[in-house]
Amino acid sequence: MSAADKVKPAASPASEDPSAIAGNISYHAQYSPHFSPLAFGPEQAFYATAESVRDHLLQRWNDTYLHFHKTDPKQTYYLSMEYLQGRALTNAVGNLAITGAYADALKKFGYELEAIAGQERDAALGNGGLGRLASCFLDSMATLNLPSWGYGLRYRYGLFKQRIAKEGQEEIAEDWLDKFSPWEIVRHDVVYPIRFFGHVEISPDGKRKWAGGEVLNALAYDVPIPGYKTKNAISLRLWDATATAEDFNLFQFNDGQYESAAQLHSRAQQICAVLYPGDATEEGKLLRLKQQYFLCSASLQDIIFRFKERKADRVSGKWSEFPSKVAVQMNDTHPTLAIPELMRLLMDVEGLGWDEAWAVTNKTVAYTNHTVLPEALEKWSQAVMRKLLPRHMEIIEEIDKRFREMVISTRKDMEGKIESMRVLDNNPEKPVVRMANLCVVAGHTVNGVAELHSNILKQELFADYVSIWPNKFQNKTNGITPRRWLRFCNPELSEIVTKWLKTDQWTSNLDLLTGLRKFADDEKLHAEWAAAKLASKKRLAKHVLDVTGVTIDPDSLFDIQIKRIHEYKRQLMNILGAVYRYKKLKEMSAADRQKVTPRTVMVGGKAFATYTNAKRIVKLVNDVGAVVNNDADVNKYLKVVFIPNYNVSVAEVLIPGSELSQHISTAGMEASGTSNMKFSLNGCVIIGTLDGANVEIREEVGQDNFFLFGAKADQVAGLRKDRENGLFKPDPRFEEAKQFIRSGAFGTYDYTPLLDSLEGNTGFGRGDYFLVGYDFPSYIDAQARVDEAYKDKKKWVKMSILNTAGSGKFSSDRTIDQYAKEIWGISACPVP
Ligand code: T68
Repeated sequence: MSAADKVKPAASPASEDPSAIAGNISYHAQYSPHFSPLAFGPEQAFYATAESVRDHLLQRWNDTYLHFHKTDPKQTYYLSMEYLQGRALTNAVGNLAITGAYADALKKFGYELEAIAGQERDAALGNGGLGRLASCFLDSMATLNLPSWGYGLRYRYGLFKQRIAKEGQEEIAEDWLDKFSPWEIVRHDVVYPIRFFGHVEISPDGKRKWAGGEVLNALAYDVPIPGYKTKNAISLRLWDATATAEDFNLFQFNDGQYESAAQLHSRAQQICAVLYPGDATEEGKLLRLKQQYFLCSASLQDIIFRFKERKADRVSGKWSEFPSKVAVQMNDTHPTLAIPELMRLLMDVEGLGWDEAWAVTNKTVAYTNHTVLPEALEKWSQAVMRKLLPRHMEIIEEIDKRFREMVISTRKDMEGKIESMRVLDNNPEKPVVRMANLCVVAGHTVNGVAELHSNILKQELFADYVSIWPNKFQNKTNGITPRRWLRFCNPELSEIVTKWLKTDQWTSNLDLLTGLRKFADDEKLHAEWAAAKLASKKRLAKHVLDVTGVTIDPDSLFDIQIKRIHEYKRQLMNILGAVYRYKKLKEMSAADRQKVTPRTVMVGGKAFATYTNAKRIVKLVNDVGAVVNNDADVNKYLKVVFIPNYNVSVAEVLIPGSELSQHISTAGMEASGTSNMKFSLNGCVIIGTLDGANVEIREEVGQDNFFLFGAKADQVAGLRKDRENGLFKPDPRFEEAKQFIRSGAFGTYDYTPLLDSLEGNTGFGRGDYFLVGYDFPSYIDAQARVDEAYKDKKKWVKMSILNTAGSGKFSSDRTIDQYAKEIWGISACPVP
């Protein structure tokens, strides 16, 4: 008999009574089994518990769908190639307010909820900030009862797992669907055909239609997204690609031609095989474009189906009503093909004329920009696009032509700008489609993700369009969900906040945190606050020991930088700072060392598999750690740890235990950043540049509670020029740190190319494009101010409290409320 058998099974889920829940968990263990019956270990317990929770979610999902169907409100569809959902169990029971009941139920089987929740694999269907933002947005849309959906792709393998070997980072496929995901529901009745390749046919009456090529199916999987303390649950609909039995060539198979017999099946598998395949090869690029089109076409067919489903008379027309029922938000340019696809469906399938289809499309779609880095602005080869999507290429050409004509006929003064503004870049060497330009020309609204970023968009990247459409451009400063990023990941601090504010309403009204300000000097609060931080630091230290074998001291200052590894994010400056600190410690007398603030520097993040310098940075952090941590003279005062495989659930352990976090990008390059908001919310002080949302965080928490350094965004271009003209004089401390690494102090690996990127414009030298050299001295000075501040415990705890108190603005509830009102025009539709 297994542990599950001790509890009488009960099929009915909709109860909040621990005994009934235990019965339901037992029921799932026995009657929706995925394992053989005798054992009921933690893993089996996780799946049975998740399925039991899913029963609650399904009920809500069905009620919500029906309610939206009946009331037929305007609805938002969020199109994103990425969602970084992380784990779902703790979040689901938390949002449904049944955490205690499930914890008690699991005790009946001898399990702790936290341990069972730890069994879950992260759903990592995204790369970084952009994907996590999409997931925070879904949580807020559900919580605010907004009629909305997320659409994405059901990648078989998510973002790779990172392993640190002798040579540095290794990538391993992340098998999040190993076994299965208990949260998804396959909808066998929601299937749409998706065509690739083929040609355009012209009928005698001149109508154009896409035909031929290969046709795959998109099959829907729904992941229910519960709102916090509401009956609403919305959907993250993920598309999988399939081929049919008809596509399987039995004749060939029987003839022994196994591969060609199942060719279409294998092509279908490739589409959703991995998140964003490396695009160094032509094949990789084509696959990425296929993925993008697959998402856009399936989602738009589904949106149109729903538009018709909700009122019979829409089947035959009423297309002008479409934008009053549908808002489509494109998360960056990755879903840009939604534009020509909507045009195609309206014209070729529904029979609208160009002008009518264009008006509908323009009023429906809006675009969020997440970067100004030129290399991240998508451009697709016209030849590839024409081959894969011949009809869409025609439509894009027509959009380009009409845009040019519009500018020429209405804005003579802009004629000289047309070439850079148009959708097509017809450079004969490499003709491309500029996706961002297409989004700006076709969408009704374009937004940036923090004030500074949105201003840069308006003043630089999209400045010419602003003079044509002054009202098209907006700012929507990013946000994070306070449920996952404080309430559930940091229960100790949450309880203190609730106790002092005398309410837990802050969980859905984060502005209430300002109420903590008046207690910022209260000694009792200080004691509780410090104790909660220490508990989180101990949990973090345990994680570090478990995954790296390095022991770190919870009494040292925990200094963390976790994010994708990129030169503009300047992890290299961080590690150069640590190297400089180490060298100074070595040179000090033992007596002087005792006056130093002990520090643990932690860096975590994944480097894109083909990004060589990013991988060198990962290796350098590990190499520095190996030397420093084993140096008995100084390792009481400094440790350097690389945290492997940074992901959402690792962040949930690291952020609560952090005291200082680094957001040190070259000013103007980080569009917003969102982990900066999570750290500050958890009472961590930021050291950072005036970049992205740092600017607004500093305004909110107060400049005394933020360690600022570095060049400002508007100085950067001038500083680069100076550097090119040989006017830059490096600080001796910068030279010393680099030289120390070059001397071989951290092993024999050749760091020359990495360090040379910080030098002049020869060889590997890239003239220090990211201005590490310019900012280094002010960075070191700011770090010295941190050391001093940390010695004054009272001062530090106060800074910590004021960071949490000033974080209210950064709730994704605020962000989504602004999108709903100022871009989408949708309102709440709560299930009664
Ligand atoms: C990030 N962008 C911004 N891009 O860098 C960050 N995936 O400043 C911002 O806070 C965040 O978006 C949310 O707005 C990304 O994360 C990607 O991950 C990306 C880029 C290209 C292709 C695929």
